[in-house]
Amino acid sequence: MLGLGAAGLVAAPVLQRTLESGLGALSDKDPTGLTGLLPNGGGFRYYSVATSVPKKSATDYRLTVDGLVDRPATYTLDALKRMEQTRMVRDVQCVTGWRVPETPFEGVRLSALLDAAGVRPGAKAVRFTCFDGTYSESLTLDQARRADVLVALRMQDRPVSHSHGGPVRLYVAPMYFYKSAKWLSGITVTDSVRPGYWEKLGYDVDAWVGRSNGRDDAPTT
Ligand SMILES: Nc1nc2c(c(=O)[nH]1)N[C@H]1C(S)=C(S)[C@@H](COP(=O)(O)O)O[C@H]1N2
Ligand SMILES: [Mo]
Repeated sequence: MLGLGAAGLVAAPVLQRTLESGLGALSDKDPTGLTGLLPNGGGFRYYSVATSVPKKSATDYRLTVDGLVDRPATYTLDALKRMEQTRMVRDVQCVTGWRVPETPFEGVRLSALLDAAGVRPGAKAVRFTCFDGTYSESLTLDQARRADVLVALRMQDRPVSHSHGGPVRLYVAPMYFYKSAKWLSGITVTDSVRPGYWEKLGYDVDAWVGRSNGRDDAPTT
């Protein structure tokens, strides 16, 4: 108990410092989240802007699809597993510079979920919410319908772990990894793009790898 309490006290100032360091701060201090190298992470760093994230088991987990759609829906993990799965292997690129080569992601195309919901005329964007209670992301409807945007159930050929945003995270292959919202719980079709968590702090909403955020990384797709 004492140990956990002390860890909690340490976490808050770290988060604050990370946020204050902002866009300009570079080196190994990563402004886009609390970081630490994941054990067995294969080069991935752990990110969460929330100090703690509830765990969702295969049976607790739900994903809602709502907003400007004809058929709002709630999916269990099993229901997502029964849908057609797409596997892609691409590099992952974080806007702070680190890159992990050839990472497999597998899951349901976001476009399939949007088609199942029946997007209404006039819809322009998709907003994503997360069960960490804090993070959010968004895409234009055209971006969301790309074949390389997945609601991912697997990463590195295993179920998406809690640290990596499991049981279900978004995977936006052509964009910086902050678009790939972890702990995905909601998909809402809207009439305009609302900037997500990091975008309100200055990162680009259209986060194409190599063509945004003033960076020139090699594209990931
Ligand atoms: N819910 C949530 N999703 C998130 C983040 C976060 O803090 N919270 N960080 C983003 C950033 S900046 C990156 S680089 C990746 C990191 O994913 P990883 O922890 O699996 O390496 O998740 C993205 N998605
Ligand atoms: Mo990131």
